[in-house]
Amino acid sequence: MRVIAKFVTSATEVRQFPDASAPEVAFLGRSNVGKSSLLNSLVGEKIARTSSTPGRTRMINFFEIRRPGKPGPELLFADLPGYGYAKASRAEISEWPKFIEPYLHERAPLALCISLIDAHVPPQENDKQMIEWLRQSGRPFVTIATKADRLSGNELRNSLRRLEEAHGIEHLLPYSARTGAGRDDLWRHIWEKVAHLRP
Ligand SMILES: Nc1nc2c(ncn2[C@@H]2O[C@H](COP(=O)(O)OP(=O)(O)O)[C@@H](O)[C@H]2O)c(=O)[nH]1
Ligand SMILES: [Mg+2]
Repeated sequence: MRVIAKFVTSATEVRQFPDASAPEVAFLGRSNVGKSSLLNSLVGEKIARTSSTPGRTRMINFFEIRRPGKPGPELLFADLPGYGYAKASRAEISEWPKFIEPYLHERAPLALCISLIDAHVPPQENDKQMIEWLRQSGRPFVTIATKADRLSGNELRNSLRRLEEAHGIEHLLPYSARTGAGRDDLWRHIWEKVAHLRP
């Protein structure tokens, strides 16, 4: 599916969040898990900055998504700062910039959280906390295993099973920003979740 993405704004505090013009999809995960790469792969364009140095994104970047021929944006994407980068490892999620929690709690147009975990990294405590938090928040969310191309078929299956068990999730969708594997499935999921909300 072809979409047109446009950068809207960066926010470092709540009052800078853009107006709610369309249902919003937020990308969450540890620093370096591949959030920006996945976002770029979904829109087929290098719109979000990626980096091999973790901890670079310190603000929320918002993008409008529209399909050719449609009169206006149908979605907003929010690329959130990663967690788990700060050296002090206790309660890492609470070290998230202070606006992330308000964002997740209060952001009215937020329709779907896309929670990313790395397919080739063993289960992490901060990912577990994130998923638990999402579960308790009642926000709709889907969990993605990124960098699937780094594992062979068998390794990937084993890793998915281990992560699903550790985090108590039923279905982890494998994704590779490098090959595009999982892209169509994720787009289908996104449109299904926001279909009833679109302007
Ligand atoms: N092999 C592989 N590498 C990836 C993939 N997605 C991201 N990366 C790499 O992982 C690093 C972090 O990616 P980035 O998207 O900036 O992560 P973010 O910090 O979560 O936004 C970069 O070096 C990317 O090239 C993927 O699907 N496959
Ligand atoms: Mg990023």
